[in-house]
Amino acid sequence: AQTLAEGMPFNSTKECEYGELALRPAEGAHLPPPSWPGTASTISEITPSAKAGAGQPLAGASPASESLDRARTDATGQRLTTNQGVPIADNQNSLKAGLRGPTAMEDFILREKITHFDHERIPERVVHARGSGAHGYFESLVDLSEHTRATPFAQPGKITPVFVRFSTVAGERGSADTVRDVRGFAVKFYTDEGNWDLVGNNIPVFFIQDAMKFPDLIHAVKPEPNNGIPQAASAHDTFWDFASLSPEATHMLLWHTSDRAIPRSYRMMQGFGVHTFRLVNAEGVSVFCKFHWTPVDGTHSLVWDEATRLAGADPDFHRRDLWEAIEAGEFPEWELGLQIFDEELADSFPFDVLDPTKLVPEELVPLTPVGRMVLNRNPDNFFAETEQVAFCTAHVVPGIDFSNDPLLQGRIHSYLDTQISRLGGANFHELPINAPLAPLHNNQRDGIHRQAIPRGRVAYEPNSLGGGCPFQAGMAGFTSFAEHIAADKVRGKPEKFADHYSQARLFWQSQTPPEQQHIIDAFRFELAHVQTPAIRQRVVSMLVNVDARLAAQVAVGLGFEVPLAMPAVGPAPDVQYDPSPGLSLLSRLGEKGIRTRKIAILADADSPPDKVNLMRDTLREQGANVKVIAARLQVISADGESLAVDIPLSASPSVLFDAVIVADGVTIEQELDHNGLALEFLKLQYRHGKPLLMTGRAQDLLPAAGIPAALPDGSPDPALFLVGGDDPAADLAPFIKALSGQRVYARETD
Ligand code: HDE
Repeated sequence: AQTLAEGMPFNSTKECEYGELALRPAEGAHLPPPSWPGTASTISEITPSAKAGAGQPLAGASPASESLDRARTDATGQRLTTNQGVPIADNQNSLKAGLRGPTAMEDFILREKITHFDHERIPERVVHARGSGAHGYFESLVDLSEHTRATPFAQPGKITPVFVRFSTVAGERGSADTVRDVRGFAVKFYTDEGNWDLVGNNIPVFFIQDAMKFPDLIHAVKPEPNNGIPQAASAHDTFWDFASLSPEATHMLLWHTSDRAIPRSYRMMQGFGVHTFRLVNAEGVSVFCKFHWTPVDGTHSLVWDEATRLAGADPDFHRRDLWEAIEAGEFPEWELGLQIFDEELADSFPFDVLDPTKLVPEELVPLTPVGRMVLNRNPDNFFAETEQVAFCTAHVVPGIDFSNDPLLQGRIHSYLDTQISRLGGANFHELPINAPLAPLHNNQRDGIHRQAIPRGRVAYEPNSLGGGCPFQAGMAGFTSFAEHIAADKVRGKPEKFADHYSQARLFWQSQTPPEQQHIIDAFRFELAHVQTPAIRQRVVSMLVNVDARLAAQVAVGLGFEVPLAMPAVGPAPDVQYDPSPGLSLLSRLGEKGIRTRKIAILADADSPPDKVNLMRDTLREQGANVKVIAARLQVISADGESLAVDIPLSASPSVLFDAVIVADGVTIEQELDHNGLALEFLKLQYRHGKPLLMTGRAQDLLPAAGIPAALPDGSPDPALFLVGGDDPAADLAPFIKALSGQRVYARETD
């Protein structure tokens, strides 16, 4: 029984940190209090930490994440140890020669802790550094054995576990989510016959046609090497310099400047395998195939002004959205559709299916739905799972094979190679998130951080000492499609690769007018950040080859005359496609209505708690994420009912919400209205095309916020609702309908 000396700082949970007490901590002083669930009250009751995760409920368990139980640890009720399992008595103080003396070199506990900390960062991915992952499963809807022996498609109802990582490309690990960029969409299927990684993007084409140019592309888009500016942005000279000297990028540049590059959510974007792949059946017969993921939530994007504000208001906007949706049981879901075509049909197309700057229009080859993917569990540990997951395009399984797309061919090398430096050696496949569920046996041995302990003296093949094991699987194993090739070894490209503009025009012509305007605005924004006039001119000269109005509009915005068209690199077919409506984002609304959509209810001390509660509850019942916002945190009470404010206005900017309701009682006289933020909130909701429901006296706020009652062309605004507020159910109906639809882009004016 020791007591604290007079005048010493006192902290009842850390009393051993100070003075004489530090020398001899009381027995059990660092154990959690006995009242904690599952906590042992004496040291003898404590057992070594169990490897299989105990205690944590499995939210939406999937077979793959269950297999990770072997690696999950849980410290609940456990004592603190070193990495060698030695119990640690005091985790607050280093070992010193006297209380005021130097630290002892022998303090192995301090040294182990600091050494581990010193090395706890690994290099970030050279591209796609920032991302978010989730576990889930793929369910086949069909028996696709006619075309492929890949086991995920073996029969309807077949479940294959997956881990998916979404990412931005250019930004560093800590950059913002909502920047203008392509999004990665990488899926690891843990199949019965090994791991298959479908490492795709949310845009179906790419900037370049040959892997040879990838390092140049990435060096151009990353921050400029002299000053490290800009972070996670393509709006700078080096990117557009490279792009304007690479006419093959034109098609992709139109996608990049479209709203595809600023998705509302990872859950609301499509995914594409981009390249043409091969499916191979059990007889060795092959067809070509393109992979498409289509979100059940529909395709929705931000608007640019919103995206830039969001980067400040919540840099984790997409990461948080994915995490929260899964935690709430609103599991994101995609349909997998395949475009399947044979070589003969491919030869008849006016473009080359090996060219990754081209897509196969759905009008030429429609999508065949083959399955669905559901993400139903968040990772337990961001580093162990999302950071250490290693996707490799080389990871294919029997039944899936490569085409000769020269971009894909280069990727087959790159991914395996990059993991070796990123994850510190050749054994990254043993990390739990990367390990296949299928059995793994071979004669590869040793290397840094080897986990497996292979038994026996045999590490070669053929062998007799090991009974010939592990033995070749023969035709049951992976067999590359036996493509006949008779050709000269050359550096070059097929002629059809030289058509750089026809599909760019197809994309442009398939966009709705507001989407086209966004592309024009994005080109103006990007090129306005380019300092070198010749680069701006060169980009517009590319656009002249796509569409005269597009080029003219961009040129006007930048203050110069439309330049001459960029000359063609050689003879190329100029193909006229019919517009393809599916290329417009607005064509896919989704089936989930207002589920997971974020709605703000602005309220004030005068707002009627009963009506606001009713509206909030109705919206929540339909799956919306509703927050009551007021000038400050408070409980608003009237007539025996009360309403708790969730978050103050200053901490919840408009861009975090998909729609706003302003409760009756928010009036000119009230606190909220005297707050410029409230008017700013409404203005931004309006400008960003979102539904506004103004109830009762709150309608008076509109003129103060400068919001017109009608659209610029005089027609009624389809998502601005002025209602009495006496009948919340009736008031909400049209608002809910508007929120289930697309934004009101007609409100956007200069
Ligand atoms: Fe990647 N890419 N890439 N890429 N890529 C990487 O691999 C590469 C390309 C894509 O969430 C790297 O593990 C080359 C197209 C995604 O972990 C690296 C070429 C598409 C991810 C690499 C391409 C992609 C990557 C960096 C041109 C869409 C993130 C870290 C020949 C089909 C996966 C890593 C994750 C990551 C190389 C082009 C998608 C360096 C050489 C086209 C989604 O290996």
